[in-house]
Amino acid sequence: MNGVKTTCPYCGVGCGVVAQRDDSGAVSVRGDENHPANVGRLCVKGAALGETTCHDGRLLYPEIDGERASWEAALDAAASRLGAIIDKHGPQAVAFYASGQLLTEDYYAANKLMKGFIGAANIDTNSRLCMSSAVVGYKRAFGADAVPCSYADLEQTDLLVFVGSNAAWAHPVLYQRIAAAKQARPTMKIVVIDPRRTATCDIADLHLALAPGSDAGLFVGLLNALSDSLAPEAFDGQAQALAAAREWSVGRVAQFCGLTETEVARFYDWFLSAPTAMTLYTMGINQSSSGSDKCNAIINAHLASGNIGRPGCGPFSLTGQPNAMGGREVGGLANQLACHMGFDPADIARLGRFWGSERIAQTPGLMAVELFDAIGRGEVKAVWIMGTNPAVSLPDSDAVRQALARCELVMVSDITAQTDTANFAHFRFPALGWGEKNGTVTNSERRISRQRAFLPAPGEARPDWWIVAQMARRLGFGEAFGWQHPHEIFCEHAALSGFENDGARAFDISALASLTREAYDALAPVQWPVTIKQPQGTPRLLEAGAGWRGGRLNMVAVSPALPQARPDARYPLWLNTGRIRDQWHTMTRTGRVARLMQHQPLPQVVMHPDDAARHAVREGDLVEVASTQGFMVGWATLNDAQAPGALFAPMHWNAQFASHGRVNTLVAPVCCPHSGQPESKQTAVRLHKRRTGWQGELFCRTMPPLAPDLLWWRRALDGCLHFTLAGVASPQRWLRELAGREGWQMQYAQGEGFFHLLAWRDGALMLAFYSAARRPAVETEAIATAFAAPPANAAARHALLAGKGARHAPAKGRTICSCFGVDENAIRTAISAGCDSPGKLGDTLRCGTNCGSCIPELKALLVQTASLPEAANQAGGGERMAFELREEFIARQAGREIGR
Ligand SMILES: Nc1nc2c(c(=O)[nH]1)N[C@H]1C(S)=C(S)[C@@H](COP(=O)(O)OP(=O)(O)OC[C@H]3O[C@@H](n4cnc5c(=O)[nH]c(N)nc54)[C@H](O)[C@@H]3O)O[C@H]1N2
Ligand SMILES: Nc1nc2c(c(=O)[nH]1)N[C@H]1C(S)=C(S)[C@@H](COP(=O)(O)OP(=O)(O)OC[C@H]3O[C@@H](n4cnc5c(=O)[nH]c(N)nc54)[C@H](O)[C@@H]3O)O[C@H]1N2
Ligand code: SF4
Ligand SMILES: [Mo]
Repeated sequence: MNGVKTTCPYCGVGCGVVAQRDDSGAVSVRGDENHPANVGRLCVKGAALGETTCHDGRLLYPEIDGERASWEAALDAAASRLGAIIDKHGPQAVAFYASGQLLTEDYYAANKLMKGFIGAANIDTNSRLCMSSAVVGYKRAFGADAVPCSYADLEQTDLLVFVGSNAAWAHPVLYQRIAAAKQARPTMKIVVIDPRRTATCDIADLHLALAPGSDAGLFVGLLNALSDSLAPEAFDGQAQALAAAREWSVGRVAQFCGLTETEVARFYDWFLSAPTAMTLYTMGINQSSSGSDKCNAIINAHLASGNIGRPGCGPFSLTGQPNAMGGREVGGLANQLACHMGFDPADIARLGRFWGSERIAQTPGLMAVELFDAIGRGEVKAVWIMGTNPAVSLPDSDAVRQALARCELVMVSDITAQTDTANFAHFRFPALGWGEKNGTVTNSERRISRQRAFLPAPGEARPDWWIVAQMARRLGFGEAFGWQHPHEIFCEHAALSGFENDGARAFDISALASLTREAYDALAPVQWPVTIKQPQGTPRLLEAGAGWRGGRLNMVAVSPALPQARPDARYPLWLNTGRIRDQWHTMTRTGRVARLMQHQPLPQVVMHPDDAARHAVREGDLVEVASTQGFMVGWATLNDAQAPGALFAPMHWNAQFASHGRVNTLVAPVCCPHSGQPESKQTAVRLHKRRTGWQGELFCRTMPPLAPDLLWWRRALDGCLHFTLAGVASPQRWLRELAGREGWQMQYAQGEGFFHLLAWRDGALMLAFYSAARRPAVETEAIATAFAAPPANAAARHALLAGKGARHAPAKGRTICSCFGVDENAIRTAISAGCDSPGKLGDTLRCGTNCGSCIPELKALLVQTASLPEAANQAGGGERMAFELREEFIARQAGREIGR
């Protein structure tokens, strides 16, 4: 097979990718048919990976205080400042903040340096915001952070429950796999538990739209319902867990969760009668002030029903990031040591023996939210941030920014030059990105896969592990960090996993400790443990019914708690935050790809139509959402999939992509006491419409200085920069001054409520601007094309001034299928012409035939379009007509050029 086999760097599904670079440097990717996680499939983010490998926006050289420096100079200066802080204030005064997007080898190196040699445990990771409740859940139940299931179980289960998971968008390939399994075996039942009706509900037999944060009530009630069939003392903690569950009747659960008794009873009946059941849970469970207890409430139900350690069974926490699991293996969390060791004296001594260090951290370090608090108070004086963007992703992110601004020494290893976090850095280290770096990642089902390099290192970027090792040498620990290749780090990590293990620690890949470099390069995906007894890996854990560190499996007594925030008269609504289909986190990669920006190009604030009416908000209005912490601005989207009283906003937008788009300015830093994971899903907020004088679209070659009172959103477009803008004061003066300063020729049209302007230099289009009272509809791609190929004649220039291409393309609607760029209007037209199923739409337009993530939306359009009267089927028709009238007016005005 041509191409290099590697692994997708986005979600925890961990799909195998075959990547290839042609002579022109263009990168193409396809799914690896031999990778067990995806057997050839990719979702739209994976399929667009080739478009993210260009060097635009990359951090290519080390920097000291924003100035380019050599590696020697940057590392010497950073190490000397870090060393001085350690000498003066002790190791507890410094910290690392790492990421589930590092490779295992990078992560291992960072953890070894901090916990093994600097001698404090202040290394935490963005997995604290993501998986830490799940880790606590597994450790309390099994004695180890061990995910018992495999993806193969998904095809064998009778009942599959998604809780707090929008897998259709967040784990798309896995979701497609489940959808295919259900189609092949329709008796398989699917339940979705989520306050919103998400795309994942498309394949659900039952959707429980429970009250925000009330899941523990549902699962404690389930344990109560299961208690009769349970043998006494089958598990440690059973009596206490059952006692805590005893009062949770179906009636009480229904009230607590805001569900009907029928709904609750149906779910319990299905769970009790299913021969096999799996529960897939993610952020709707973990990101909670009682997240660990919610995880144990789920696991308790699996223990009680025997749905564990058998094919088609198990409590399955899906990991978010490509290497969240790898981080858990190497000890990336501040409250664990490497290879599933803890802080008991025996583990500390064992690690000291293996690493040859007497400086092993003796006590757990600071967890993410505490860590940034300590930075804010000046107790932690130096932080090294690797592969994560905490100024965006941590709760109360304004306080995080203040802490970083005050911090004596901030070092950032990243692939991106401009991020909200990198803007606070004294030192920036350019890391290798996907396609360039080399190592391993572990997915949700414990499967270790290789990421392989197929691109040369850009600029002076270096692997993350190399940067850490160089720092370690300069701090005086060189001998322990003498690796020349990630293969050596992997083997050391594998050896440590088996060191004095004897089955006491679940994570054991000692059979891989002696891999040759060739064998490492050829390593096929394998599920841990990989031991002498199980050299081919281990698909399923807990088959013998015993756990680790003591052996018995545990139930944990759970008293259901609601979120810490409670809506009140001043902040009457819930705000729920999370992911959209085509963006990844803080958008550093996906936000640059035009194709991925089309599905939801602007941050939407989704609300039930009743809430919108109550707040006098219409579809497409600009709205401000505020909590006691801060505010954000987004675009109102009305949807009855949202429960009344609750808003949803995406987590992705940040200061590089919008003036006021950060949801985490609103989220309070309230955490689960066991896991330290923040409650990112429930905030009490208020909503109001944001009044603007105008809204507009700006197309330009370089980012112009924006007036400070403007609201702006950056969008990705091939051919030019694109911003959506909104403001109160007229934009005319600002734009005319800008063009005047640059010496551009201007051509403009204005009239009742609208203003359009084109700016030219020597016949080349420099800027195009269109504003109206509400966001004007313009032909984005035609305008972008004009930057490379200016309009040929006056008529085409006039059309451009009107926001159109020379030839009228049919009006484009919202992109639904990003894989093939199929928009809503084309789909509606095809439906009107007789396509009455996703399959027929796929045959006609190709939409939905690649990754399949848009199939739920295709189905929704089929239902909507079928129920609309004929005239209204022409989506966007009204808007288009209004514009035609305006265009006439423009034609008269156009051509009035004002001089330099
Ligand atoms: N497209 C895309 N995919 C991704 C990512 C991405 O950035 N973009 N990130 C990856 C990462 S790191 C992660 S962690 C995963 C996250 O994957 P998911 O957890 O599936 O994604 P989220 O959108 O954060 O939240 C999931 C759901 O939790 C629901 N929820 C909110 N509150 C509650 C509640 O009280 N109870 C219940 N039952 N549900 C609730 C939300 O409505 C939402 O639909 O996605 C991974 N995949
Ligand atoms: N309100 C709210 N907040 C949330 C969440 C939510 O649902 N709601 N979800 C939380 C969750 S689950 C997560 S996982 C976090 C994610 O939040 P973050 O980790 O902050 O988000 P990313 O954008 O993934 O940041 C990764 C950074 O690493 C850089 N990078 C990429 N590859 C490499 C590499 O190979 N090496 C190095 N050194 N850098 C690299 C990228 O350019 C980027 O700057 O957000 C959390 N925050
Ligand atoms: S589902 Fe998509 S984002 Fe996740 S690993 Fe597979 S291709 Fe990548
Ligand atoms: Mo995550």
